[in-house]
Amino acid sequence: MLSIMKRKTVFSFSAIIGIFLSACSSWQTDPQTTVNPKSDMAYLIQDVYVLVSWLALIVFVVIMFAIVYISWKFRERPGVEAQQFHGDTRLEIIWTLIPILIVVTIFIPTANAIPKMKSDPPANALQIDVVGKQWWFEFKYPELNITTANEIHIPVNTPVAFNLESTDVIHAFWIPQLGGKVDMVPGHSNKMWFTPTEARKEAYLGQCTEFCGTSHANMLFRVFVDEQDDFNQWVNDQQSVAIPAQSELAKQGEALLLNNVAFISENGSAVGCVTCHKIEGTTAMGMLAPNLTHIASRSTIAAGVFENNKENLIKWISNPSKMKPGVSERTGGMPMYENYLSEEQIESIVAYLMELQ
Ligand code: HEC
Ligand SMILES: [Cu+2]
Repeated sequence: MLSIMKRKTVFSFSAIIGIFLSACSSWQTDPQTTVNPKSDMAYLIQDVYVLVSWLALIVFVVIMFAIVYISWKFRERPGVEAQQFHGDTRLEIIWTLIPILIVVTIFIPTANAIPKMKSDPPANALQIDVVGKQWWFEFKYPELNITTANEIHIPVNTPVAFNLESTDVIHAFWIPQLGGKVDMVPGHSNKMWFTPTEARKEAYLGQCTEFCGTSHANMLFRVFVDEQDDFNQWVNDQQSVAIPAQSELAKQGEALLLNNVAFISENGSAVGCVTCHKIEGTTAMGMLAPNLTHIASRSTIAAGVFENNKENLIKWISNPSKMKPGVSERTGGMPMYENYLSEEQIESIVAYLMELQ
């Protein structure tokens, strides 16, 4: 009898451990992991999380063991009748006190973490203003005069303060290894700050975490934590205006892109790129869409969903909604230029975009 119970216990324990391990298996490599913090604030959250997890595990094991043990001990068997017990003041006091103790144990580090995360950022913090839009993120560095989209660079060991807003619906800002998640609410400005503790080549993945329409799941962003020197270099590059097109093909693309009247064909007419996009140093002054001044310096397009390469850029300009549902259908959304431009024309525009380092 006992050996069957032992075997069952061993089985259920290994099942629990198996589930636990498989949940952790990718924690070192998965850039969206929540259990491998890389900023001061993420460590604070991690401390509470680890404590709660251990307490939960202990409660689980104790309760499970008690259930099995009690049903076995008080089971009905020849000569013993199953009994119903009722009322035991001592027991009831104990199982009221233990949960209170657990809650207090969780409360202390939580009450320590929240005021720190809500505190004002240090005076030397790098300011970044973020606006959530369907379905991408606009990033502005007001002190550095940089505007970019979906990918940012920040220096390691320097506090970074985010100002979070939205111009359409509610989005949310979350970089699991660094900080968040904080809602981005139209007409309201939320704050968040943290100090990243580890520079690396691989990006820290961020994600919109408030359902915001058709392409909510395709609303990602990337945070690159750089050594100070690399960051300064990036700032320098981003502050420069766009270089004029170099290759013949790119020159054709540049002329086409900047000429707003060009987007008229026998199939009808569409607004040109310059209505929505800005390319610093050119006549493209649109404010509705990602700034393309240094589009070639970004590793991804379309809010972190696709690798930034020739093929994807051609596909994107031809029909953005095929890559990211809803983009062309929404009011003011990017048109499907396959309806207005020839393949050669689109290729020339892409050649120009790929020179915008
Ligand atoms: C009516 C506004 C509008 C017009 C016109 C427009 N776009 Fe866009 N474009 C957008 C929006 C909005 C996005 C962001 C979509 C998203 O990621 O959800 C975008 C994204 C892009 C991106 C990806 C940028 C990034 O960083 O992810 C590229 C490249 C781009 N557009 C190129 C062009 C080109 C080239 C033209 C002209 C042939 C053009 N766009 C015309 C609105 C427009
Ligand atoms: Cu969103």
